Amino acid sequence: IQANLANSADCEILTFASLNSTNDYAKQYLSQQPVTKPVVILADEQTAGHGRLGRSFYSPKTTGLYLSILLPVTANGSVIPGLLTTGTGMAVVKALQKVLPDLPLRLKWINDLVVHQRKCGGILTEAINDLESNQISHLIVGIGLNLVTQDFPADLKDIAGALSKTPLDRNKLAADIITEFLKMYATYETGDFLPEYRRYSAVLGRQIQANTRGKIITGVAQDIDTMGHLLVATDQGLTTLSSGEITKVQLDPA
Ligand code: BT5
Repeated sequence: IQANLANSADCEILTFASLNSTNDYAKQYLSQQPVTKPVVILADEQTAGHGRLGRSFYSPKTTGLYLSILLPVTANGSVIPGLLTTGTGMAVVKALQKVLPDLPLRLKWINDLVVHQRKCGGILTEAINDLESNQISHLIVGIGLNLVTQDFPADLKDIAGALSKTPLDRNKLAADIITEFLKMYATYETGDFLPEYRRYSAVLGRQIQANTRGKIITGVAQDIDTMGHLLVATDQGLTTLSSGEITKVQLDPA
């Protein structure tokens, strides 16, 4: 992986055959030493991979890619976790397009990578606070991808998909994702990737239903703003969603 990286000196890479969760390992790692440059943690499988709100992320070996990037936050840099999740989606799409140029990759706000309405990947951004200053000191961005066609467990059969029918070069792909990620991270607070992101959105311009803090909202997804929030035009006016998830998306006519 290191050999394939554009600027290998920019980060440290740790690889494991198995971890409970690469995001959780990143937290443990951070509690044991100072982290002043990005550290990438990869595992061939996760035994307790997770998404938001304690939901699990199915992470078997051989067929997927699971990694976390642990990032120190610079003292005067602004931290916008929602926007970083959005930018990470775009970085992953860019890396995947090099190997799978014809795949119709789409990003479903806020953290799903989808192909033909099936979820092929997810992103989980977690902010770590410094105990003394109570400011965010580090961010952990976890990326999980279903690379190869596989038999999913019953609860995922109708919603999950994979990116390829044949095995992909996981090391090369990991290196490309890290390279694209670090490029994006250098300026993401400016939202410079948003014009490109909008073209890959599975939801913009469509009628959607979203669940946010236990409330159901329906309307037309209008835009992603520079905080990574989703703007939805509802009957009651424009609503800004900062968290939650889209539960239904109007599809193209058949
Ligand atoms: C996510 O959460 O989609 C973020 C997943 C992030 C996983 C990475 S892997 C590396 C790093 N280490 C971790 O422990 N996590 C990160 P969320 O939006 O909460 O979606 C979770 C839901 O997606 C589950 O409730 C299932 O419905 C579905 N799901 C679980 N595993 C899946 C899979 N492999 N493929 C597609 N859908 C899946």
